[in-house]
Amino acid sequence: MARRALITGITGQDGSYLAEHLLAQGYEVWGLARGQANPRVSRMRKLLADVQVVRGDLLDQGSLISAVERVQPDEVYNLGAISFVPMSWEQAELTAEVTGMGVLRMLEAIRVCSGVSRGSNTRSGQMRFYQASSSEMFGQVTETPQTERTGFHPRSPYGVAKAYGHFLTQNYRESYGMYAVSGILFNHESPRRGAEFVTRKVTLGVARIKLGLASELRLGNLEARRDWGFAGDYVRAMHLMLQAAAPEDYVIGTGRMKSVRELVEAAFTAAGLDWEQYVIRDQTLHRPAEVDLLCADPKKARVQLGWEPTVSFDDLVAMMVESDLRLLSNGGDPDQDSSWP
Ligand code: NAP
Ligand code: G4F
Repeated sequence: MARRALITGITGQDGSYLAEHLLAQGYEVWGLARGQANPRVSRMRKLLADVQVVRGDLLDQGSLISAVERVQPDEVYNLGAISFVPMSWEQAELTAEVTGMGVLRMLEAIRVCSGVSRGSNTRSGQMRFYQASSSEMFGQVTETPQTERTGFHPRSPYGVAKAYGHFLTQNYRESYGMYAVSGILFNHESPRRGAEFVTRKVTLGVARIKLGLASELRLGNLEARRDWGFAGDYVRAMHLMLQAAAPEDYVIGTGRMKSVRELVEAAFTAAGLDWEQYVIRDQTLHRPAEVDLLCADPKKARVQLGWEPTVSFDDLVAMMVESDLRLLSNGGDPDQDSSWP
């Protein structure tokens, strides 16, 4: 029988790539989708016709129990979150509820539906759980590169909520013997990345300028450094983590850092443009507290899971610029979420 996966966050960037990957591996894939007329569900369905949808919301414990009862998954991937860091200052409580407490509700749904209780210490036949932890938990880093043992100093309500979900996942593993793991993923991008994140904002900005649809691009802190990889590579790591004999947490990244300035240079150069003529520094886009740098040490994932990233920074940027040029040239509207490559 085909293995069955339940993915929360199915309408997001990672949900789409993970669903594609699991379908290609022969899985029956279910996606948890919220809202009564969520336009992102139809966008997802256009791309992923074979994904089955179950309704539910990370804010609603009963809906998660019903979803798990109905799907009876072998593997649960909890990707649903308020994931845009600046929004977490504007709606800190909602972020705590969805990104933090949502993890508790999902773990409880699995625990209740699989009849796990204190003292039942067997992992056989259990649903396996993946939590989408984040390098934002490292925040003001205490060492570079960051490993599975590096301490956390989150710098945003989002990072704090992710740290709660991370420790809770570890705690359910230790308290109930559940097969529950966290992937501490560094920034990963793609042509399906939300337009609010800096990579996509830049590649869309470049495409608009190149096509004469805009004359400038306003950005915040150009000095921040990130470890950027390709989302398609990172979902493979999620799946590999749940296939390991023992449940453990892993850092996933490329091990290479670039600044936002280098990202901007690469994207404008890919379109044959000089960035300094178009980019405007906008203080209002700076954050109340910044994460200055993030850089992964993915050695554990390489050695234990055999995981390696396959797309370089330059190829990723070029892929995104080309995709956005194609999208806008064909009259596509990224703000309407109309099309996904
Ligand atoms: P994304 O594109 O922003 O997708 C977020 C998903 O969460 C969407 O499908 C959204 O559904 C769903 N969601 C929001 N509120 C929900 C709720 N109340 N109940 C159920 N679902 C809800 O994020 P992503 O880039 O794919 O990232 C996936 C996960 O990895 C997130 O947890 C993110 O925090 C984490 N992460 C991402 C990165 C990265 O660089 N991409 C790095 C580390 C960790 P709607 O369409 O209904 O809004
Ligand atoms: O693209 P960003 O918004 O991503 P950020 O904050 O690093 O968070 C992403 O990665 C995390 C993993 O580390 C995920 F957990 C999280 O869900 C999300 O996917 O910003 C990257 C950097 C920041 O330093 C920001 O200050 O770019 C800088 N930046 C400069 N100008 C900007 C802008 N970011 C955005 N979004 N927009 C700007 O105009």
